[in-house]
Amino acid sequence: MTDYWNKKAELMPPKELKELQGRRLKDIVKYVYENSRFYRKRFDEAGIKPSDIRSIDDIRKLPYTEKSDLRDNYPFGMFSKPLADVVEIHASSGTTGKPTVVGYSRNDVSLWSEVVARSLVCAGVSSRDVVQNAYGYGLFTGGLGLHYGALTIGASVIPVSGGNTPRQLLIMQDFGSTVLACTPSYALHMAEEAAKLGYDLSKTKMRIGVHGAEPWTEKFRKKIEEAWGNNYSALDIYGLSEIIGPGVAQECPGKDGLHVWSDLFYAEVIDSDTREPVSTGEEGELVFTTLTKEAMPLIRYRTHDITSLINETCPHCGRTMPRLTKFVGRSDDMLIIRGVNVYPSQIEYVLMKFPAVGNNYMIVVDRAESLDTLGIRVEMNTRMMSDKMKDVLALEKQVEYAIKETCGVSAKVQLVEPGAIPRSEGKAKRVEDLRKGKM
Ligand code: DLL
Repeated sequence: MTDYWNKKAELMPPKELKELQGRRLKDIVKYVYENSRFYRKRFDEAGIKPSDIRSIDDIRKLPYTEKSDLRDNYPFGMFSKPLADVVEIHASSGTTGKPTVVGYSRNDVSLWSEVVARSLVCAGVSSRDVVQNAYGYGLFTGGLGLHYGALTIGASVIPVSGGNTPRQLLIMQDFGSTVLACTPSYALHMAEEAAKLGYDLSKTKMRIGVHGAEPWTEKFRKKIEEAWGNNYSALDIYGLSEIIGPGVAQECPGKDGLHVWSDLFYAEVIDSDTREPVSTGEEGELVFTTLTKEAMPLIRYRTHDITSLINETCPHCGRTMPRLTKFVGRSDDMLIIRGVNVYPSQIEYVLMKFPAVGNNYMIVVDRAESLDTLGIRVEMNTRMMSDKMKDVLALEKQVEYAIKETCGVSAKVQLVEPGAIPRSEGKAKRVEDLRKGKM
């Protein structure tokens, strides 16, 4: 039997939903015009007044918000509330050394709990479940987001956070976890380690996986489900810090698109080049408007995630809100390495801080034992070239440390001789992603 967390919202007739979205859009545009210096200026420049917005279709009149707007207004310039009313702050990767900062009011935290609660129930999770939350707790929104949702529905949440696989497996077995919340690649890694360590996964109680924070394919889903056995159902959860964190959209057991909670987050799909909306069903870049957020509402925020919209009632669960097809990638160069967002420009920013490091580098991303690996080959500066092995090794360690500090991921850095990295004739190719086909 299909269960709902908020039946009224999740089964709202499309006409009613559209009217609600229209009313909320009007309110949020007025709210940001009055409370956000950034949006007042942006709307004034575009010649938009809040009174121009009368229905949800008027959303097309509004300018887009870009990730660079968050960077330019670092750290709190995008907030529509004073810091005194902000109760929680998270951050994700920015394109340079500074992170992208997001803030939540108390009501925003309730909203976040509500959408993750909806997502978990949509995946088939109930108050009787034991949720092993292996998303990272901290500035990343995965850990706390899933935590709030699991608390809200009354499940028993184990805040184990990411990593330490032997401990994860022990807890899973001894605490009788029934739901695994983590990235899809970590879910597969855990199953593979379990086999090596002699766990019999068919004897565990694990039945649902709530996997997201990185793109994954149907083929990868099959691998996870086969590895976990036991009719384990691996379901996709989507979200991004700027909009709320995890819980923006969720698959139901029908596995046919992710339900967007669009009474709260209005989704559009646009052509990245022309910036015009594409027709329903066509692939393009996802854009979100938060309809009720307080501390950091965003208007037409460009996610750079590529997907398409399905605008029909779900034949499996009956939810009426639009669905998103499984994500196929991004329209920019952001990489997701072990669930952490990394921009090549961020890596370059770190490398260039070392005078002994030259200008030519190559980022190699691969997958070993179902986990992503990050390698960076970088040339030494001719002038500072050291032939002492000890110096080279020490510098490699320093760069690795700096990458970990700024980007949040471990990298294997290899310093090479000047000229060792092939030059390209046109646009420099700085990234080699060898994971394709392994995802
Ligand atoms: O990854 C929030 C999250 C946590 C989602 C846990 C799901 C589970 P950020 O760190 O801000 O937030 O990264 C957001 O990750 O724009 C996508 O590119 C990617 N992403 C997130 N979920 C999915 C997914 C969290 N299910 C960025 N499929 C987004 C594909 C995803 N990509």
